[in-house]
Amino acid sequence: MMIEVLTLFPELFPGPLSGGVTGRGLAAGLLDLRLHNLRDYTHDRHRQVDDIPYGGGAGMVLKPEPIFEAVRARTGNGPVILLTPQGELLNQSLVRNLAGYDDLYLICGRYEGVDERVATDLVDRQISIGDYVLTGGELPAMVLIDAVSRLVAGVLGSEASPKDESFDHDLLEYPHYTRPAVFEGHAVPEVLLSGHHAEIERWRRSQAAERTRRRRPDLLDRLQR
Ligand code: 4FV
Repeated sequence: MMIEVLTLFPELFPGPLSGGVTGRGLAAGLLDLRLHNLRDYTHDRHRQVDDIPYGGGAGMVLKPEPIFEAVRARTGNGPVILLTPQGELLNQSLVRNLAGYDDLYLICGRYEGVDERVATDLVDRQISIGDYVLTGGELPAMVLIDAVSRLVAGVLGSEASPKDESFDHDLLEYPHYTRPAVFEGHAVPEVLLSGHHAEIERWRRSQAAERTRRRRPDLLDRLQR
């Protein structure tokens, strides 16, 4: 998968993505991360990318021209995505959808945000990673890249499969245990030591459902819809 990122801080990338599974994916070329510096799409002496907000108010807004020019010069033809708190909330089913494309183009905002015409006239999707305000869209872009990368063929390698995991059926994941069988007096549930795979499967499903009911009943509502 090729992922193009438009940002004022290309030096922040690959950052945390350089480690572990995503790091191996990048090194193996399974993930092709292409960084574009927004300032490279300005033509004035001050390389201006932001300006004061019409209607007044604090802070600055990213200008539309450099962003439109950058996206129009892009390599790929997959969805153009603006990371913004005004977007649809990123969840595993949206991650699965995005992992189906050969390439993605991610726009990282800064300051108060980007000119609204980017959202209305340029991008295919607006995505939020959560209902809180960050200083920039770079961390949300890395979160999206990390989540999507796990579903790119070959990235997870043999040690893990993206099948049967959290949110796979919009349920929280069942509890995981490993050796020792007893730690500080806390024993691993007997069923997991039984070798009875059908039993274990039943226990895991019931744990996932119970845990979801207690911690995230909203996920169950979504299932009913
Ligand atoms: C954000 C989020 C986010 C808003 C203003 C960057 C900041 C600043 N992006 N999910 N939550 N963006 O807080 O995606 O420009």
